[in-house]
Amino acid sequence: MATARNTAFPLRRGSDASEEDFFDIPDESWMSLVKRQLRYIRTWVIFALALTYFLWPKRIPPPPQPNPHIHYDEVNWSRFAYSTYATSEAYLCNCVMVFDSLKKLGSKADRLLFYPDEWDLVIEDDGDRISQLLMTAKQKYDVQLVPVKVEGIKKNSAQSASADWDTSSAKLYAFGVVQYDRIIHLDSDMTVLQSMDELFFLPRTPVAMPRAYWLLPEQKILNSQIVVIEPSYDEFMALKESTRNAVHGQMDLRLNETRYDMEILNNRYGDSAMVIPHRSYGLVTGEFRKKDHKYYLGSETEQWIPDKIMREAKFVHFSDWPLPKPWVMWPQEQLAEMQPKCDNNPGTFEESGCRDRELWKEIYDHFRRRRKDVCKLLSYPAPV
Ligand SMILES: *[C@@H]1O[C@H](CO)[C@@H](O)[C@H](O)[C@H]1NC(C)=O
Ligand SMILES: CC(=O)N[C@H]1CO[C@H](CO)[C@@H](O)[C@@H]1O
Repeated sequence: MATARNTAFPLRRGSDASEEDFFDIPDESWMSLVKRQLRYIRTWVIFALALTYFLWPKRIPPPPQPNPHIHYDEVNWSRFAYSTYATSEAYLCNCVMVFDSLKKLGSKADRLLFYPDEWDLVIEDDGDRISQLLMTAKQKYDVQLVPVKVEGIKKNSAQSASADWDTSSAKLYAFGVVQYDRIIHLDSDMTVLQSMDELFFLPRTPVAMPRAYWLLPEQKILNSQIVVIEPSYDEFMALKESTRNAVHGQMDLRLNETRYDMEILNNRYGDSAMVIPHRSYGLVTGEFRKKDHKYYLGSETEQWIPDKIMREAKFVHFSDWPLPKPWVMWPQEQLAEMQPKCDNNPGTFEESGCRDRELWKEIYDHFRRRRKDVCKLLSYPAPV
C-alpha cells in the first residue's frame, strides 16, 4: 500500500500486475525499509538545517569573489598596468606600499613608477633611502622604474605647508606609455583595500575618474586620486601643452591641497570623461568625521554603516585637513579635537556609537604599521 502512493513508477506497472502481486507488496525487503527510514531522517535533517540557517544570528555576507567575470588566465596582462608617481622620499615609500598591496592582492598587471630623473639607483650608504626604495620597488615588487622630468609649479605660499612645489602633473606621464592599452594611475597617499583590475575592462574612453563628491552639489569636479587612462600620444602632447598654459593652482579643493593635475584633467575631460562611482573608487578618510553622508552615499535615505562602506571601498585616501598626512606626527591635542565624534553623547563617559572613530583610527594605525614594515631600512650590498 505504501508503494502505491510513493512514486509514479509502481502505478504504471500496476496495469499488468495481478492481485497476488498486490498482496505481495507489504513484504518489504529490509533494504527498502532502511531506505524509507533514511528518507524520514533526511527530511528532518534538511528541516533542522534550514531552521538553523534562518535562526542563526545574521552576519553580513562576505564580499563577492573579486571579479569572477574576468578570466584571469586568458588576459594578456602585459597590456595593462598600474602606475604611481613619487617626487619625494615620503611619497616614494607610499608608492612602494601601493605596489605591495597590489602584489598581495594578486594583481597580474604591470607596475610602473614615475620618478624624477635626478634620482639614481646607486645605493651610496645606508642612509640613501631614495635609492634603497627604488631598488626595493624594482627587485621585490617587479616595478618598472620610469625616470621623468618632473616640472613643479610654485604653490601659493599660504598653502605650502607640506611642499613648495606642486609636482602632481608628473602623473600625466601615464598618458605617454602607449605600449599599454590601459593604465590605472593611483595617488600614493592611500591604502589599497581591493584589486581594481575590473577597471582595465571599462568601455573605451580616454579617461575615467570619480567625482570629488565632497564638493557636491555646487561643483561637479573630477577627482584625480584615481585615473583610468588610455595612453595616447596625441593626448599626452595636448596635456603637456596645457601644463605650460595652466593657471597657477586655481582649483581649491577645500582639502587645502591645490591640485594642479586636477585642474588640467578637468579642463580637458570635465565634460567628456567616464565617471566611475566614488563609492568604491573615491573614499576619503575625512568622510568618517562627517555626520552627513548623503553626498558620499548618493542617497538621502540610505543609512551610513561604516563597516559596509569599508567593505565596498577599493581604497581609502588620506585626506583629513587640517590634520597632516599619516606619516607626519600628529599634535595630540589637535587629534583629540579632530577625531570622529561618537553618535550618542559625544565627549562624555556614556558616549556610544563610536564605530566611525574606531575605523578611522584603525585605518591610520594600519597604514603606519605597514609603512614601518614595507619601507624599513634595508642594507643592500654595496654597489659593485
Ligand atoms: C601580449 O601583449 C603584448 C603587448 O601588447 C604583446 O607584445 C604580446 O605579443 C602579447 N602576447 C600574447 C601572447 O598575445
Ligand atoms: C576646507 C578648509 O578648511 N579650507 C581651509 C583652507 O585654508 C584656509 C586658510 O588658509 C581656510 O580659511 C579654509 O577654511
